[in-house]
Amino acid sequence: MSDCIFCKIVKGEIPSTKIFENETVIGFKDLRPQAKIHQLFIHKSHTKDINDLAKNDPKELSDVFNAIRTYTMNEGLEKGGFRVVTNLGPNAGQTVFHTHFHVLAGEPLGHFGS
Ligand code: DGP
Repeated sequence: MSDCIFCKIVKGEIPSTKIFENETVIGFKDLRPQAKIHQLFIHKSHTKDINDLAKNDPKELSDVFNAIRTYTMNEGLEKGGFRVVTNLGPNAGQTVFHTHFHVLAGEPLGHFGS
């Protein structure tokens, strides 16, 4: 999509600090980090959120999660642990409408859930 900021990152039209790339997925540093390590993982194909992605082609989900697995294993993040988050819509605070997964790590993140 021509006006999508993450599509522009995929095409190299705006700068990013890439920490992972393969044929289908890129990972890059979040501009406004919420943890010591805060990366974003996206499929290179544009979808607007996880439901759109799952409807479009569920394989994209495994592409992204395999990328996250490779990255976190290569960086040794499994030992300390990490969190994966995706936001959909206003209640979750989604601000960029290209499906993305936040990977947070590098420090205690506080317990999430009951
Ligand atoms: P969300 O709230 O889940 O839609 O998260 C969007 C994230 O994207 C937010 O943490 C900030 C980040 N972000 C927004 N614009 C840019 C950008 O141009 N470059 C990078 N690296 N991150 C961005």
